[in-house]
Amino acid sequence: HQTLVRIEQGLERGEFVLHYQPKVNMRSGQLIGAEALIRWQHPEEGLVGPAAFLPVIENHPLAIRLGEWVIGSALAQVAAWQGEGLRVPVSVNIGAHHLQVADFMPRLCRLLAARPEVPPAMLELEVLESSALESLQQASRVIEACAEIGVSFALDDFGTGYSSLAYLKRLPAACLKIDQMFVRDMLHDSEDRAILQAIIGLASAFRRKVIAEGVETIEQGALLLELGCETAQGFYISRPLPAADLPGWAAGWL
Ligand code: G
Ligand code: G
Ligand code: MN
Ligand code: NA
Repeated sequence: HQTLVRIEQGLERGEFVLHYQPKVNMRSGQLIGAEALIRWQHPEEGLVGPAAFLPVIENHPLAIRLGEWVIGSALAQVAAWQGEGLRVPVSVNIGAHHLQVADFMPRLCRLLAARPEVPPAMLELEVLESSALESLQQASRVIEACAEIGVSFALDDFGTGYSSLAYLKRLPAACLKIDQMFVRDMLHDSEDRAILQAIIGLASAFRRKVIAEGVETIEQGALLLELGCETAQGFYISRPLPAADLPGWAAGWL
């Protein structure tokens, strides 16, 4: 595990990078977005995944600084791709602590204003269903305020939190992101299939979009389509890629 001081130093030295995992519509094949996933290009240890450093800074102000770096970098990347003629909305994971910062909205607006060429609708924020529920009122206010400026929300790892339907009703997130746990064994486990069907039905009833993550095989993708979930993310489509590889991947995918 890394130390807080070393992580802060890494941020100042520009050692963090974002990889991007494509999200596609499985019916049309269209690239509909990319999830930004942070990695640390550590000078001694190589590419370090988020599990080694995000838990260290959880509930520390550094988590918010890093979170804002991620949003700013993702917006810069959208601008760069736009310059290459590729239009890709990005999704950024937001920690529970970050979402609860009192001046979250003005700070987000400042990051967006720094990239006037990127419409706010090109940004989606993914928040863990469970963390959004920790401060329901605050989260729903932020989600609403974001919707007003065009920034949308997805409830990440959906189905693994508390999933109270009353809570879902009060959290106006535009998208439910089905946790990969239900996708993994969906071909063999009828209970997982039932859960998938229930979430897809719930999304439809609540007029939310739905995306499945962790799609690793064509059979899983085909069955998800049959169940009514058209959009997906997962190793079958693509692993998370360095930003520079996304345009080439997009050109070869269809
Ligand atoms: O590919 P992967 O190992 O990156 O992601 C592991 C976990 O780390 C996932 O649950 C993902 O949501 C989380 N994660 C990845 N990037 C970020 C980030 O920029 N911010 C936050 N808060 N979580 C992230
Ligand atoms: O933010 P979230 O918790 O959704 O993070 C996505 C995590 O899932 C990342 O660690 C990413 O690398 C990983 N991931 C993405 N696609 C797949 C997949 O098809 N299979 C598995 N096992 N993991 C995946
Ligand atoms: Mn996510
Ligand atoms: Na997830």
